[in-house]
Amino acid sequence: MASFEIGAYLETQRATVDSHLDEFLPPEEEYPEVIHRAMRYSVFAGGKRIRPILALAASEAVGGDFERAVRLACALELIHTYSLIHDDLPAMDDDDHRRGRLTCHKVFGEGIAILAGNGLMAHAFQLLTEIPGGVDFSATKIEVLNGLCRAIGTQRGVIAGQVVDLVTQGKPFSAKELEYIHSSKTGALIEASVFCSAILAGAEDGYLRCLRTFGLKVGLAFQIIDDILDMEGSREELGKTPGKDMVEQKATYPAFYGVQKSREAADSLVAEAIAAIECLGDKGVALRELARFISIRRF
Ligand code: GRG
Repeated sequence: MASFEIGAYLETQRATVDSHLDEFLPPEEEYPEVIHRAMRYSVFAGGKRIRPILALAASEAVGGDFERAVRLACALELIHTYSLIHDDLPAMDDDDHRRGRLTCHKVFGEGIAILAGNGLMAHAFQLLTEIPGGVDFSATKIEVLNGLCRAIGTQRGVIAGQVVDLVTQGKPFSAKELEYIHSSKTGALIEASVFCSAILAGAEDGYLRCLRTFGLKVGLAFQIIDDILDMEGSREELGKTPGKDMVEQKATYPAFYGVQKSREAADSLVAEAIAAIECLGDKGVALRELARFISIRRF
């Protein structure tokens, strides 16, 4: 089998995602200009594009259609960027920097930042409903929409995780709460990136199951590594202020288990994720390498 260069792969896929985001987002000149400027400011501030890249890799692994997959991929990035804008607001994490530049509310004010997040969410769902396909494809689209709504909602979705993250701040927390926060606020959207993409691609039940397990484990590992990087990374590497979790007494893996055990937990999850997609054989190469990248990443 030909060797797989994860660095080059990430670069190519990122460029593909970015050019489609540019195509799908309203132009800055469209009235009311300020909201479109704010939405584009945060989307094009940088970012690894890991969720859309996972979605594209999952689709390719099960023979999905690129034109459909790329719309889902971009919708995922818009929802993710929306969550970052709101997470950075004074009422939440109160951050001045994100993706190496000033946060949305620092540049545009809180009101526009809130609306920019809402606008990205609305645009993401608009994009999903416009995925090409005839009437016969509508049921599949509804299934994808349902998967995504569940992933960001209040029942083990992103909002649920963020709520528990917020209310546990500065208080003692249990291992169960910690796992709940991480697998919901971060894991759920990563799991949905893989799982919803496989649904959209029309993957068989067996593949859906193994890809869902893969997404779940990689999603949890991603947040554990995020916690470790918050302790060990620099502002240059991360593009945001490091060390805030400890100052704000957040429920994190290193705070509960220590760095060494947290790293071991992330490595085990990644190994389990890779084992879960054995069924894909050579077609799973990109997903396997993405999982490995997630555990060794420095940003
Ligand atoms: C319903 C989507 C939604 C949001 C409302 C504000 C909020 C509720 C949730 C915040 C969730 C959040 C910010 C979780 C942290 C996820 C995380 C690890 C972010 C960093 O992701 P990276 O490293 O960032 O992929 P880049 O910048 O590379 O995209």
